[in-house]
This record gives sequence, structure tokens and C-alpha cells, in this order.
Amino acid sequence: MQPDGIVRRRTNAAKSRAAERERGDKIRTQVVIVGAGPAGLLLGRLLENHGVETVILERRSAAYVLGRVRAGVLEQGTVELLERAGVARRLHEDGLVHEGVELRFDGERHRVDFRALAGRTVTVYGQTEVTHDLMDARAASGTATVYEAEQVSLHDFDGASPTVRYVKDGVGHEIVCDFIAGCDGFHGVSRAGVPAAALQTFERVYPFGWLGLMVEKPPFSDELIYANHERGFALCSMRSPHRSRYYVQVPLDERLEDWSDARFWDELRRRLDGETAQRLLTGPALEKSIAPLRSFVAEPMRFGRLFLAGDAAHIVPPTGAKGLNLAMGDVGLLAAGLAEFYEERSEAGIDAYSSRALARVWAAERFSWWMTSLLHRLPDADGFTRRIQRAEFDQLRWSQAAARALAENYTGAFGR
Ligand code: FAS
Ligand code: PHB
Repeated sequence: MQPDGIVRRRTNAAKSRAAERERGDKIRTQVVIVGAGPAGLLLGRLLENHGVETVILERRSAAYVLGRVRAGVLEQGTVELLERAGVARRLHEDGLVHEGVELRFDGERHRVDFRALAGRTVTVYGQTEVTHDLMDARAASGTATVYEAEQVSLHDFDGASPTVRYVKDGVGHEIVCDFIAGCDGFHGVSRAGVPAAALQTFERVYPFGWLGLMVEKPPFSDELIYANHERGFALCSMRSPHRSRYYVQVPLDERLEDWSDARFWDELRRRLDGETAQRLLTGPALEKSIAPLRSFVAEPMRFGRLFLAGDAAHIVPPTGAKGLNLAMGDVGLLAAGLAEFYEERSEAGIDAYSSRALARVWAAERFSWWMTSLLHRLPDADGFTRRIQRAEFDQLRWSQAAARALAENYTGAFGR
């Protein structure tokens, strides 16, 4: 019995397949997962809990994957999924439950009360920690993850017996499987391996990016602050009571080397009102990076025996804190469909996966686009656009319905 109480079965067939892998023979497994980010790792965990065997192929090292700083906010549905996966112990110990968020527009403030308006909360717990918890669980169960797998390529996924090839330490390998899950992010090989005629994509690239900085200093506010200021958007977030994360909107062509810590703190202070700026605790950056903003969706999310999940299928601007949560939602649907296939020999779940996932994806795309349009200084904006932004902000203050819609979308009430 494992620490989380889940009993896992290693059938004789699974043991012999593991031995084949050791010998470098043509390998057989049930599901090959490409990518060991949060989507791939959670899918592997959920399938393992149903006795479905997987192999995860990851291009980078585990240390590299853990070194990426990304999302910070988990919807209630994501927390529940991680609980079902048996990996939520640290999340409940260290995660910070938030019941609301503050919006600012040219210094005026408005708090959106998630609990009162939507009866839900969010949890602040870094994507890095989620990935760490999932990696630890997979390592503890001895399930195969091949890190630094090179030249991964997908074959015959339009038939009943797809194969995946890769090179590890100069040795070529081939895995025969039932299904492939493309969880390899926006720049992965899975979506790229689909014939262009079979795929429809939709995209918006925003004319600005987010310069993010992590600092080992306590946050000055108990909740997140999203600020629309004449100089540009700013976000005050956190990872723990001792570690804060901040973002400022920058032009697309901005260079990271032009942003000293001092310049970052000075710009952030300018986008917060005087009283807040004085409470801001600054220090040396633990991490600093610029991320572009894009809305992107690939349809459908299934091609025969290949399924796309997470950033491999869609991207949202981080303004609505949806990227990681969407990836987790995809995986919850895909894992349920695949488990149903193996346990009940029913294809209903996998047949419905793409349409059900896309309904949630487009709801999150709309909300993330709306939050981005509301809160950023749009470079080509005229006076009309700025006044519409102000009117949107004012409506949130006088209309419970408008504020409730934001609370429901931000906490992921849609489609759960
Ligand atoms: P990921 O990209 O996390 O993981 C894909 C994995 O596949 C990677 O480990 C990659 O190395 C691997 N891979 C790629 N190609 C491969 C190949 N050919 N073979 C094998 N493996 C391969 N979301 C938020 O909600 N809030 C945020 O603040 C936020 N900030 C972000 C900042 C940045 C810079 C980026 C890029 C994204 C951010 N996101 C944010 C979104 C992010 O959190 C994603 O939604 C989340 O990482 C999605 O997880 P995955 O789908 O697992 O994709
Ligand atoms: C973060 O803490 O990194 C974060 C929080 C909320 C967002 C985006 C990023 O909308």
C-alpha cells in the first residue's frame, strides 16, 4: 500500500515490458505521454491510479523542468483533481487559499469577493511545486519517465497501433502503444506531427509581454492585485508568506538585459498608488523573465489514437490565471476517457474528449482575452478604448452580475 493509500498493481505483463525497456528492445506499453510538464505528469499519475501503464518521454532534464517559473494560481477544480491523484499533501500544507482579488484602475480599487459571489476560492501554489509533487509521486511508484529523450517522433497514430521513436544516450528506441498523449507544450512535436489539413488553428498575438520577477520578500498584500495604470499593467502576486512574484507589462521588443532590479522596482512603484508603493518590500531578483502573450487554440484535440492536452493544444494570456488550470482540466477528461476504455472497453469518453475539452478551452480563452483587454494599456488604443476600459471597471463596481461573472470565471466555475 502506497503512502497515499492507493494500491498499485504491477502485472507480470508490466514487469516483462519493463524488462524489455531495460534491454532496449522494441518496447510495448499502453499509453505514451510526450512531455513531463504538469499535464503529462498528472495524466501519468491519474492513469497509473487506474492500473493503466504509461511511459513519459521528456526532452529536458528533471532539473530543467523544475527550474521553469510559471503559474501561481490553482482553481478549486484543479485542487480537487490533485487530491484525487493523491498528490495534494504539500498543497494543503503550503498552499494559500484566497477568497478574492483586488482590481485597480488608475489608483481606484475594487475587490472581487469570490466566496460571496461564486461560493468558490482559488489556491496560490506555484506550478513548480505542483510539478515537484507529481515528479516525486511518479518516482516513488517506479513508473517509467525517460528524461533527456531526444528526437521524439510519432508514427501511425491514425491506426490501431501507433509507435513513438526516440533517442536516449545515442541509442534509438521504439515504443508500440495503444494511445499517444501529446502533452509537450506549445513548441512540442505532437501538434507539429499532425497533417496541416487535419488541423484548424486560431490565434491572437498581443503587442506586449510580461516582465516577471520573483523575490524572497513577504507580499505587501494578502491577496493578488491586478492594476491597470496609464503606464501599463502590473500584477502583485506571491508564492508563500515569504516569497512574492510581480509582473509589469512591457513592449514586445523589450530586452531582459535592459531591466536591472532597481529599474523594475521603480517601474512597479509608479504603477501602484503612493501608499501601496511604500509598503512594497523589494530585494534581489531570484528569477526575472519576459513572457510573450498569446491566445491560441488548435482544433480538434484528437487525431485517431493521438490526443493533445494542455499547452500543446491551446495557449491563453496569463491575465486570467487559466493556462495551468486548463491543462489540468484537459488531463482530467482524457484520463477518465482512457480509463473507461481499458476498464469498460467503451470509447464514449475518448470520443467525447475533444468537444468537451474545447468547450472549457473557449470559455477560458474568452475570459483571458477579456481580462487582458480590460487591464492592459493597449499601444494603439485611442481615447474611446481607454474610456471603454474604465466603463468595464466601473460596471464591476456597480453590477453584482458583472462582478459575479468575473468571480465565476476566475475561480473556474465553468464546466466543472
Ligand atoms: P508545459 O509547456 O509546461 O510542458 C511541456 C513539456 O513538454 C515540457 O517539459 C517540455 O520540455 C516538453 N517537451 C517539449 N517538446 C518536447 C519533445 N519534442 N519531446 C519531449 N518533450 C518535449 N499559466 C498560468 O496559469 N499563470 C501564469 O502565470 C503562467 N505563466 C507562464 C509563463 C511562461 C513563460 C509560460 C511559457 C507559460 C505560463 N503559463 C502560465 C502557462 C503555463 O503554466 C502552462 O499553461 C503550463 O505549463 C501548461 O502545462 P503543459 O501543458 O504540461 O505544458
Ligand atoms: C503568478 O503568481 O505567477 C500569477 C498569478 C495570477 C496570474 C498570472 C500569474 O493571472
